[in-house]
Amino acid sequence: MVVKKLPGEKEAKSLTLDEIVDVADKLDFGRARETAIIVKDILREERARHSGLRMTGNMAYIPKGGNAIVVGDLHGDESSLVKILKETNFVERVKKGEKLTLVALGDYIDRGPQQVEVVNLLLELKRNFRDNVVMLKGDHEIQPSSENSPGAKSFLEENIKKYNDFNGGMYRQYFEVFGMLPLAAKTENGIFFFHGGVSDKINEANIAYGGSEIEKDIVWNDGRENVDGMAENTNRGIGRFFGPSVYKRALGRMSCKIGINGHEPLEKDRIERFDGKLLTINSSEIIRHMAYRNYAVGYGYVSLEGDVESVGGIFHSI
Ligand SMILES: [Mn+2]
Repeated sequence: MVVKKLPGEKEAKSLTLDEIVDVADKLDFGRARETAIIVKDILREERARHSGLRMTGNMAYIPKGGNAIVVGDLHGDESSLVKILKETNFVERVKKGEKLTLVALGDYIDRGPQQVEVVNLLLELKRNFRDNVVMLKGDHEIQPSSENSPGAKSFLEENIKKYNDFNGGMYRQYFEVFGMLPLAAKTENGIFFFHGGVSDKINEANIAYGGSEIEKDIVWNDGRENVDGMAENTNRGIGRFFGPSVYKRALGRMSCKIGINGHEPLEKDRIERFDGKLLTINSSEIIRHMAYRNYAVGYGYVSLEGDVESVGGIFHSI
């Protein structure tokens, strides 16, 4: 198969993290639009691939080897994302050819003051290091909310303010990219990445092509160890709770040993649940400023080769 050479591949791979952050923060309409178009091409091409980082419909497959850095909800918190990238030395290590995959679990927008910058930074990373970056879709990338921290507006209003984008051209570009993001990813050593939850309908074929009901389960559901089967999600008024038996069956159907999700900020002593088989990561400080001050903020670091049996030791606070 002849793989089309994409504009992203011609980019100088010499940029430092600081330089990439500068590009993201410049809020240059032309650059942001070009990057969104290139990333859409990359995502299209990943759906046509048969090896390497690839997708079948909405299901992404991460090849074996190296390690993954896992980022949970960001919600417009660019400084936490930069802190994680600095602490893990992601850009420099990837440039040296190390196998390192950044997996972002969704919920990039809403709440925080740097929603546009967070999306720009992730898209610039995808453009420059396409085989080392996986962005999943969160509920906010489907249904933006107007719940924002003081000083921040909705993603649409942030776009208008930051780009003078009164025609919504950049907002539309971002949502075209969001619409093409995968719903879940798995690794060859049995790690299942998803934004929110599972149900008894979760399997690879349904994630790939199962439509909006499956999408809703993945982006909205939350885990509850005391739930027998599934239950109405009384916290959110949308989505459902899944209990241990449902989770165990879902991991089995996915041929995975552990799962890592985001969606729900939790206190440090509650992030490892379901017999050490589920790790829930929040990477945004914003949620603390919005009154949940004891919630854990950090990232995951996990090997993509060899057996993985439990989520113990994967989480790192920032
Ligand atoms: Mn969410």
